[in-house]
Amino acid sequence: MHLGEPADAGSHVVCRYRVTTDLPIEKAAEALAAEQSTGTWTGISTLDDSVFRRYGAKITSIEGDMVEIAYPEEDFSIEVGGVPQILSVIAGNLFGLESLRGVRLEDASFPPGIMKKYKGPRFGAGGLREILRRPEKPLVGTIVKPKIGLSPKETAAYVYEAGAGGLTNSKDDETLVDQRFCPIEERTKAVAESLDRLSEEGHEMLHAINISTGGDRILDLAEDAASWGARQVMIDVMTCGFAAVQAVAESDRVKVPVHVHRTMHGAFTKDPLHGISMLPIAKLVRMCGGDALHIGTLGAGKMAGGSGDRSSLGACLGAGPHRAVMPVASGGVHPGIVGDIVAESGMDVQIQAGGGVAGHPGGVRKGAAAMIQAADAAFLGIPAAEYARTHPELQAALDRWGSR
Ligand code: CAP
Ligand code: MG
Repeated sequence: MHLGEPADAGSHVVCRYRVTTDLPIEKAAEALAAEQSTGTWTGISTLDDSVFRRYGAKITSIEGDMVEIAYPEEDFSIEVGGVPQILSVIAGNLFGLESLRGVRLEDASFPPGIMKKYKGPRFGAGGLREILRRPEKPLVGTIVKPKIGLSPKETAAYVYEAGAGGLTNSKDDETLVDQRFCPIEERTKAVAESLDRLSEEGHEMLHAINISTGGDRILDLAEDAASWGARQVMIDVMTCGFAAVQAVAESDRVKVPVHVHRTMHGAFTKDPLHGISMLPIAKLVRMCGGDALHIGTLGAGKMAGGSGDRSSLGACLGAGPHRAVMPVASGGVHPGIVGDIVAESGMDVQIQAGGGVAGHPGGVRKGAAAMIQAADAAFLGIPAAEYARTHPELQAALDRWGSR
């Protein structure tokens, strides 16, 4: 059902909400549109028709439980404000409205006037491929495991072994920043030595140092990390905020790729009837300049996701004014499911395994080799079990974890 003028995508932010309510859906949609733009819970003397017509959010369609609302571009802050202000409009108070039993922001589209304020990724999927000199095959990475507890030297040794086994990427885990057992400066310097050694041996590899911290310190920390030798940094976007990603990605002081982790996203994305889906989160990360973003394992790994993973894959790689983001498939990955992931994602993906590398019976180097072999098999279109006949590291991984 169309209720108003169709949204003019050129001058509105258009959002789709899944609404669960005991009210007639039109009433619930009106409450939502009012709360997020010009309205409040009662008539007010300060709202005249001209203000309402110009700044009021419009309900443009209702299909079943899906409500589409168009917010005039003028509702959004011009210079300062950024994504925090956008989110307080399209994903703000509405989640607490008494009249809605549930509401989920499923999608958001931004007009050119807003898109052009964002620079997008400095490197993006293509830039990462260039740095790593890997033009076609999937990037293959690891998360240093255990998640916490290794010293800087042990972390660096893990990274070297992973690179020696052929991996293109590695990263800190999301809970590691600057604990006593692994101070960030020492870790970054030790890992840089491993990466330099690998470079000298002819292998390019990136390791993302987790710089997640408060907004007052993140730019300085990014700059420090780069001066200590970090070739890539990682930010936990849901805990640090989109603005933190943007600040680092757009900084002239730090010019290294930004790997974006999404820890805590499940609090927003997991409930199918309430919260925020990964699609708008992925779109905002791309606008803010994340070069790589976790999207889940497209139905194959340990974390729930499935169709949401596919829509964020599209948000990372689809057409747009900004460079493409490298989608990262992570969470319970092992060589036996690499083929399934690539079948869903295609070659433009970074496949990452923590336990699936460190848990290999032959150790990290062989675990890394098994992951690379699984990606090679997928690239060549050969089933992993067949490829494993001539690749013992892959065979050992399949013996341990199976394949599908
Ligand atoms: C993966 C991981 C990542 C998850 C997050 C973990 O380790 O390091 O944080 O991938 O999930 O701690 O689980 P494993 P998502 O490879 O050992 O599972 O990518 O869905 O945000
Ligand atoms: Mg992790």
